[in-house]
Amino acid sequence: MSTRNQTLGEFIIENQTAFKYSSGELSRLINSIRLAAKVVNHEVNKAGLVDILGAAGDVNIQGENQQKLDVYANEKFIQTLTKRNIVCGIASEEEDDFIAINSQDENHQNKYVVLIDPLDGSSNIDVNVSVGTIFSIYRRITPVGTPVKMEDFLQKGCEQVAAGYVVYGTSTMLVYTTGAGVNGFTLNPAIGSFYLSHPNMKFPETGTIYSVNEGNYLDFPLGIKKYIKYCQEESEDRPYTSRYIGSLVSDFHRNMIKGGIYMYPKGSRNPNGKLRLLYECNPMAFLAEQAGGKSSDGYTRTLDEVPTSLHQRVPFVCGSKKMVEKVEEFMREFGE
Ligand code: P6P
Repeated sequence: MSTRNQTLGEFIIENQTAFKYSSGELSRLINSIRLAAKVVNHEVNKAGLVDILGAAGDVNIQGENQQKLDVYANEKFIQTLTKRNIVCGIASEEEDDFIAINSQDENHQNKYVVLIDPLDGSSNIDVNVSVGTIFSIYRRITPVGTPVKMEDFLQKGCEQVAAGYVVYGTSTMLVYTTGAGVNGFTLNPAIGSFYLSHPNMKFPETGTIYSVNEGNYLDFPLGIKKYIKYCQEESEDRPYTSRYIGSLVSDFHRNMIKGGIYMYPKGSRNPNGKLRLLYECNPMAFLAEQAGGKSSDGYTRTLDEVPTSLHQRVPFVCGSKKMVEKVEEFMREFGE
């Protein structure tokens, strides 16, 4: 149940009992992500200033060695999750291997693992385009009380217990699901609180926006090329428009509100696509399905993909249900 202008903290407490594993630990985990998001937001929002000052040398505005923002975001999320002793393991786009959190309680009683893309689209920072953090949460499958193992991270997306993103845009929003719908919270920077601004977010069943990097068109599978031409054909019942920000979280967020589809197909430069299954595609696919949308690689449901490695890439088609189904129709007919 949600009421407008509720704070994120109030919402988490009010909806905790609805979550089948409600032990308070997941609530504390979401709260720690909220805290890290505020810290990263503060840094992202002054990136230009820091860069200007940083250009005078390698010292940033606080007198620290200037760090790349994605390294900074990675460190803040890991620090926050570790310090609060909530998770037993973390995997990140910025880390080659997973991090086993040696719990202060030597019995390793924590039961959740988190996978994150700490700052997706970070190359956009330099040109003042919005970026995002993406997170995915699972219950561990190895015995509680033992150090976390790779199989705790290599779970299918349909096993996620929670997922979400932070979009550092014209306003900063945290959007997440625990499997009971999708809710969006907007940060009021004046007081540092997130407020429920987008309750029960839903993908429109269809839409007129398609998001893809058409610079790779010649490398796309024929089915994708056929779909793009289908969108571009002149027809009054298909007034499509192309919108591609180069930031997955921002394109996804706009498409969820307005209706649309995001595609990152495979191509010669990206034989398996560019996006990572575990901490980009799976969390966004969970959100999409919870919002009534759809997500696949053109054939197989994203959440059914069987992971084989932490940083594996998959082709990604995600958004309004009927638009994804249309792409899948073209892929079945024309394939690769
Ligand atoms: P390209 C950012 O690097 C990212 O992972 C997504 O956020 C974004 O949609 C995509 O890659 C952009 O990739 O190849 O189109 O520049």
